[in-house]
Amino acid sequence: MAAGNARIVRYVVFAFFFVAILYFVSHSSYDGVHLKPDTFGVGKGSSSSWKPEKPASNADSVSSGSGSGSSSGSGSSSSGSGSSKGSGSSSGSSSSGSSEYGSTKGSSSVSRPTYEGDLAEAPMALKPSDKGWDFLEDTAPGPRMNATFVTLARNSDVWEIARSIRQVEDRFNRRYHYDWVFLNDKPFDATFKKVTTSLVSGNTYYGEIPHDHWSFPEHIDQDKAKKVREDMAQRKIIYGDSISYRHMCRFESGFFFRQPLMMNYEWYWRVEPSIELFCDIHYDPFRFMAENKKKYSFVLSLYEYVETIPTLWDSAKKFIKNHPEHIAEGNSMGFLSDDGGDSYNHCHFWSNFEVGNLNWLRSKAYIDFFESLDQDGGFFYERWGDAPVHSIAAGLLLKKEEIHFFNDIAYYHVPFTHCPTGEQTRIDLRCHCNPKENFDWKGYSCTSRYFDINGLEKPEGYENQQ
Ligand SMILES: Nc1nc2c(ncn2[C@@H]2O[C@H](COP(=O)(O)OP(=O)(O)OP(=O)(O)O)[C@@H](O)[C@H]2O)c(=O)[nH]1
Ligand SMILES: [Mg+2]
Repeated sequence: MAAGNARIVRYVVFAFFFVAILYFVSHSSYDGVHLKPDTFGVGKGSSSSWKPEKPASNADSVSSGSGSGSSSGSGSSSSGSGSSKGSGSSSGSSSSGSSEYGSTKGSSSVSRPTYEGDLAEAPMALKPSDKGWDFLEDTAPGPRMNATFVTLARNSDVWEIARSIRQVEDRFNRRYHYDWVFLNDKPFDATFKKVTTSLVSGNTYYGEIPHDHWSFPEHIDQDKAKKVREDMAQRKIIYGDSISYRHMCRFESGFFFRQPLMMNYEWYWRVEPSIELFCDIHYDPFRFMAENKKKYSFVLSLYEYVETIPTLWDSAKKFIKNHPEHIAEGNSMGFLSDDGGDSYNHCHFWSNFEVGNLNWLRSKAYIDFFESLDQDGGFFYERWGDAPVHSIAAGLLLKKEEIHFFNDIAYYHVPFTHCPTGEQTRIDLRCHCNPKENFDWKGYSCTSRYFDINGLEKPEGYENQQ
């Protein structure tokens, strides 16, 4: 009996040790992995818990913030001066020199934000709910501008804009987490908000456009406008019979930048559905604009379809005559006109891509310009596009140095491609565009003209793309 008890005790003790060993082994394999700092790329510029600050307050229509973490870190700088200088992040601007881009890779001259706490103690993220799960790549160091992406869209555009957002995030914003404002003439539905918020790494905001900004102004003669649409339909002018397209063009020309949600920002980057970005963006274009005193930018330029703007230049000339005080010295008239301003050559910057300064659009000069055009009625009596409107404004109201061409932002909006000129640039930026499709130096592009009036040297290899 005593021997039997002793055996039972031995079994119990053995089982206890076995369980204890099992417990020890299983816990040491989970917690006991000591993460070396270099696992996180220290010295290559990793950070984990760093996120830029959000703009102070947003209007009621704020939907939600997505992405990781709450705001902290650097303040939103509205001008990029002072504190934003000298952090050494890649400059890569309009030049296509290969060495310049080469230096952006793994640059270590940058003062990087660090993980809050000891990297060796950072838990390994094993499931989506674990901290750090979505820190797959570095959050870029440096200041943030007071900037947002902005998209005008319908609910039915959700999957097309989803594609655009994915590309913008993959190529740029996943490291910067800028906000995204969505605007619509109707309320956004739950699917649109859910899908877009899930894709944007910054905060997302959804605004409904007031009726006044998306309707016929009182002075428009409805019968006359209707006849124009019928006539354009017969002549098969693209969107010539569309009312909503006209509201869209007028809204983008005169109102998007003064929506309550946009009033929180100084800089915008316009994104349309179904665009593509073909190259990595190694630096912050908003910051580039601020530090280099740019106000407007483009990647593609071309000649406008004349039938849609027969009297636009007459209206522009009327504005020049009535408001000489708004016309900038050293402007880009040479981009717009071949005869010193007498006639318009129809060159314009393609406005479906724009990085620009909202305060400029909200300035008296620009508002006077828009209101003068709006009074003339061409948004409805013709079919003025926001691209020539923005372009003529930029060409007349800004100094020519204030307009920037982003050679390194590779872009597609049907049917045109901007693929950076210069093979090394494309390799360094990991571009996936076909250089043969680059529109810049083709006959129907106005980009050569921009280079000429600014006395800029065209990128190496441009001759082979004409
Ligand atoms: N909310 C809303 N957005 C619109 C409407 N029409 C166009 N948009 C948006 O306005 C922008 C420009 O419209 P697009 O249809 O792309 O015009 P486009 O670029 O000249 O022509 P596409 O070649 O069709 O792209 C896009 O972001 C559209 O999603 C509309 O009726 N309502
Ligand atoms: Mg479009």
